[in-house]
Amino acid sequence: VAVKPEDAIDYRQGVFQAIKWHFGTMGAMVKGKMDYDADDFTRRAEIVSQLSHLPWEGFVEGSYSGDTDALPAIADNWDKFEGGSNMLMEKTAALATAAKTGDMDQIRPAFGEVGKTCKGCHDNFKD
Ligand code: ASC
Repeated sequence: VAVKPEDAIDYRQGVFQAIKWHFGTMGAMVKGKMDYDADDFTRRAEIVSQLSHLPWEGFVEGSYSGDTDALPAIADNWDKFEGGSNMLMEKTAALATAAKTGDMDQIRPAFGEVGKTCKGCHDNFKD
């Protein structure tokens, strides 16, 4: 592998933390715990959509042990994992599109689809 496994773990965890940061604030707006600000929501949705492309190259050989919650099942079921990664890219792009409408009736289900996609992979591939 071209990178050290521990660096790959740090890299992908950093990206996922940034995704969580923005997705969490968006969730607060969707759930009415924070005032909905359409421009800010859209900005965050676009950031998450772009970040969704980044973690995958951090899942390298040797990076499923040590300081990580990623399970070896990822390497053993790579096609399924890749399907989940593609799903996240698609659903976050759809959320960014929905965000631009400023219509919470479109945003709420698109937000829910992203959350389901996060959970789907975590259930299968995260300790
Ligand atoms: C979050 C977060 C996740 C997802 C998931 C949705 O805010 O950190 O991992 O949503 O819990 O089911």
